Amino acid sequence: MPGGGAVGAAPAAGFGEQGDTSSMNPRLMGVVNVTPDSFSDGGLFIDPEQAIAHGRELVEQGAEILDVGGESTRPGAEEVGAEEERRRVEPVIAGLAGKATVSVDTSKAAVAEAALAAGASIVNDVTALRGDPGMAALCAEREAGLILMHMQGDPRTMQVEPRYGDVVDDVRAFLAERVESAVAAGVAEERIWVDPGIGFGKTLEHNLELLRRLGELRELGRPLVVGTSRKSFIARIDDSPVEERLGGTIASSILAAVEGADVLRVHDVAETSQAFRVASAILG
Ligand code: HH2
Repeated sequence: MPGGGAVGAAPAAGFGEQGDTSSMNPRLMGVVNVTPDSFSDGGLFIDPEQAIAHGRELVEQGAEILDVGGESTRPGAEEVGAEEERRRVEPVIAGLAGKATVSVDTSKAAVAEAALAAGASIVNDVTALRGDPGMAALCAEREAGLILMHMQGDPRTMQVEPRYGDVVDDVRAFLAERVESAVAAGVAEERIWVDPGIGFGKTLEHNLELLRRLGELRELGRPLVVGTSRKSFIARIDDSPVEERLGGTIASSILAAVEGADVLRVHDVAETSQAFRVASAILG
């Protein structure tokens, strides 16, 4: 692990500047949910000042990227209108821009446009450009970074009997097609990162198989983002309530990084950062 591999030690960097992707040296993306109903922290940071303070704390703890979201994507979540979503994220992004690289977790072009104007530089689209026909052109024109995530179905229905042939092959083919489509729409390939979408239309076995064989997604040639933080697949293993899934989050994050994840999207930045520093020191 080069340079000791301390998460958060490198200066914040934007897309297209991804460093060594051949060893365990992931960046931490801290989650800032400005929502009343997110599955693990809904309602905690709905006030912009609280959300900004939380984001700053995550940066101090080692987050290089802050992912600001104004709509929950948990299974069964209600959709939020673009105006309300924009109202939630815009002041928070403005308050955090300059402190870290900021991504906006949205699938709506109008929200992404306001977020980019407020200082975000990355669009994290869990629909991988399938949610809004204006999103690809916006990302291309604004030269934004773009995270394309795999999801089967949509948040309202995705956990109803998800099915795959081979889950890793299917997710890889989906992401390859989505990267191609984004590039065809004018998004520079070096600005695109991909994400298997842990928990999005997947059973426990699907999630475990994806994490076990994450390395196969490296064939896509794009940096890999992985988010296991506090997700319910952990509870399917040990029946833990959402506030007691830190151990599972850290174990899965470290193993994902060993398999080649470049960015880990987590809520608990301090604890994950410490775990990576220790793992890094041991691996040498
Ligand atoms: N997971 C969540 C939301 N956005 N984006 C990417 N790229 N990858 C993920 O795994 C991912 C994501 C769900 O987590 P959270 O934001 O905490 O919950 P909610 O959607 O309920 O706000």
